[in-house]
Amino acid sequence: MGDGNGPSAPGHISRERVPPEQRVTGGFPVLHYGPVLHVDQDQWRFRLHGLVAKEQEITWEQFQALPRAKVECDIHCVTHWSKLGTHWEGVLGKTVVKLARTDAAARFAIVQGYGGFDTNLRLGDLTADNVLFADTFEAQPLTAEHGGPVRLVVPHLYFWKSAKWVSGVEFTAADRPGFWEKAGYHMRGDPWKEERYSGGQGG
Ligand SMILES: Nc1nc2c(c(=O)[nH]1)N[C@H]1C(S)=C(S)[C@@H](COP(=O)(O)O)O[C@H]1N2
Ligand SMILES: [Mo]
Repeated sequence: MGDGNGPSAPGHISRERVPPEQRVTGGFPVLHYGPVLHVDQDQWRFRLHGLVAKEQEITWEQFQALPRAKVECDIHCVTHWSKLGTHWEGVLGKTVVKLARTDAAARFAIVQGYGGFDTNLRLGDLTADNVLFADTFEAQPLTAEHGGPVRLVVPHLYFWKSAKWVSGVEFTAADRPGFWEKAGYHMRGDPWKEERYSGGQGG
């Protein structure tokens, strides 16, 4: 990824770094359907279910004991804002999938959030590098506005895939549209291919 270390002047934003029809913002918009949810760390549960060896419900304490990772990435919202150079900490998607002990038949992950939100990912998109279940943003505990205690961050897909207030993952054999996908957004959502909407439905 271009990171400003090339020949261009510091502060210059390389076009190669910003997907088509996106504009860079210095702020951090708060965007989601419905109210901000306030989930206590003590109440928080992370349920791994569906095509897994054994269903699990992970507590905050257990989540904190998992191997941790730091990710620096750019994020791209389908409403045309991009934010560059964000820093997150948490547990990688691949660590969670390993912990879940998914069946060979599992091909998709439906990531679920408190309040009934969900979004679908290919298993390979959840286990890609830099995908993490984040509890920390810019070295601070993730705020409720941005999806704390834990949200998903999938830098290589439009940001609606990055579920806030995560409550679980269901592993499935077949793909199934989630909240925004049912409203007409794309099943995969690659910003470099401008996969904004699924064919015909608009949104
Ligand atoms: N639970 C939940 N997560 C969600 C959404 C939502 O409506 N509900 N919206 C998505 C969309 S469209 C975006 S752009 C990002 C915004 O995250 P932010 O508020 O931290 O910028 O959250 C995503 N995660
Ligand atoms: Mo979005």
